[in-house]
Amino acid sequence: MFTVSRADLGPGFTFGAATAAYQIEGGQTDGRGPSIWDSFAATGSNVKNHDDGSVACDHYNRWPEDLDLVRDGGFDAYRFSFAWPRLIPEGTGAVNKAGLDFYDRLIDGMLERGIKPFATLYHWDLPSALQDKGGWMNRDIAGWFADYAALIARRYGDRLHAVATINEPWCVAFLSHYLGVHAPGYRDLRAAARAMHHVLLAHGTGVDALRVEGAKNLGIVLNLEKAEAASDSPEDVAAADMGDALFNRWYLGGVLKGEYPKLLTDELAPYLPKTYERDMPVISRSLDWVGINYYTRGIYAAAPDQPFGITKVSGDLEKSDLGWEIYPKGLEDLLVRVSTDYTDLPLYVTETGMSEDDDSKRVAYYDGHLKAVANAKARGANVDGFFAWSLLDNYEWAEGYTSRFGIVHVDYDTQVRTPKGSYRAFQGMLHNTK
Ligand code: IFM
Repeated sequence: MFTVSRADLGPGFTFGAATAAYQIEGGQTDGRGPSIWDSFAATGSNVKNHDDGSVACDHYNRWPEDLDLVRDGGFDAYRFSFAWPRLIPEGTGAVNKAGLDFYDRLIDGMLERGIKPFATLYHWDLPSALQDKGGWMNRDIAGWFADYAALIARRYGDRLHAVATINEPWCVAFLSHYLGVHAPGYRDLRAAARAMHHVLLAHGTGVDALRVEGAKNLGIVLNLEKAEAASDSPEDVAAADMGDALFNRWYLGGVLKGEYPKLLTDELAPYLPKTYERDMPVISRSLDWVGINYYTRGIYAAAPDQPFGITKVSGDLEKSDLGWEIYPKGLEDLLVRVSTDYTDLPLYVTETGMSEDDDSKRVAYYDGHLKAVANAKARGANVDGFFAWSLLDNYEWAEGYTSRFGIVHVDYDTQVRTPKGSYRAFQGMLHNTK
C-alpha cells in the first residue's frame, strides 16, 4: 500500500496509467504498414532475443479487458498512442479503415468506462516508407506529420481529452540517430542534429494542424533527467551543464521559449539545417499543457576525448533492474524547475515507473515519486496529473520482453493479465477518497 493518499495530490488531480501502441498492440495483420521498429528488431542484435512487437500484449484484441483494468484500478485517465502505420500504412496517402475502426472502438471503450483518453500521436513507430525517405532527417516530415495529425483531429478530436504530439523527442532524435540504440539506429552527428530540429518542427506543425481541425488541450511529452555533476570541479560542473543542454534544455527551451541552448547550437552548427532559426516560432507554438516523463538522474563528468566532452558515471543510489538510479527528488526538482523557469502551463507526469521483477520495490518507487510530486506542488510547481508507466508489462524496445515495467503482469505465452501489488496499491489509494 502507499503512504500517500489521493488527497495529498489535491483536488482535481488526474491519475492515469500509460502505454504505447508498438509496445502492447500486436495485431499487425489488419492492413497496418511496416514500421521502423519491425525492421530494427529484425536486424542483428539490436533487440534482446530478437523480440519484436508483432504480438506484444495482443491489446489489439484484448483492449476491453485492458480498459477494464484501468477502470477497476480507479484511474481517471488512460494514456495511449496511435500507431501511424496502422492508420496510414505508407505514412502519407491512403488510410487503413481497419486501423481507423480500431481506435474508434478503443476511444469509445474508454468513454463508456468513464476514462479520459490522453492520446499521443507519435510514440516511435514511424512508418518504414517514411524512413525510406529519410524519416526524421528529412524536413518534409513536418508536413507528413501535420497531415497525420489532421486526420486524427478530424476523426477523433472531439472524443480526446488531451492530445500530445510527440513522445520523448530526445529519444526520437538523439537516442535513435546519435547513440544508435533505438530505431532507426543511426550513429551520426548530422543525422542527430537534423532529427533534433525536425522532431520539434513536426511538433509545431502538428499543433497547428490539430488546432485548425478543432482538437483541444494540446501538449508534448518530454523526457527529462536531473543533470548533476560528478564532483564540484569546474570541469564536471561544465559537463553537467552540457548534459543538461543535450537532454533537457534543447527541448524545454525550443518548445517553451523558442530558443536552443547556445552551447549546443555552437557545437552543432555545421550539422543543423542552415535556416533552423526561422522555424523557432513554429516550434514554440502555444500549448495547453506539458508532459514530463521521468525515470532517473544523469551524473556527468568531464571527458575531453568523448563526444561533447562528457561522460555519464554510475551513481550509488538504489537501482532498478535496468541499472537506473531511483531518485524521486530529481522529479521534484525538475517539476519545480519547469514551473519556475519555463512555463505556467499545467504539467503532467505522463510517465514514471520501474523495471523490476520484485514488485514490492515498485510499490516503494511509486510511493516515493507520488510524494515527490506532492512536495513539488508544495514548492509551487503546477502539476495536474500523474501516469504510471506502465499499465502492462510490455515490449521494452531494445530490451525486448526481458524488462517488466507493468503494474499488471502479462504472461506472454497465455496473455493472462495478473494485477501486481503496485496495481492494488493504486487501486487502494484511488478508491479511498479520504
Ligand atoms: O517504455 C518506455 C516508453 O516507451 C517511453 N518512456 C520510457 C519507458 C521505459 O523505458
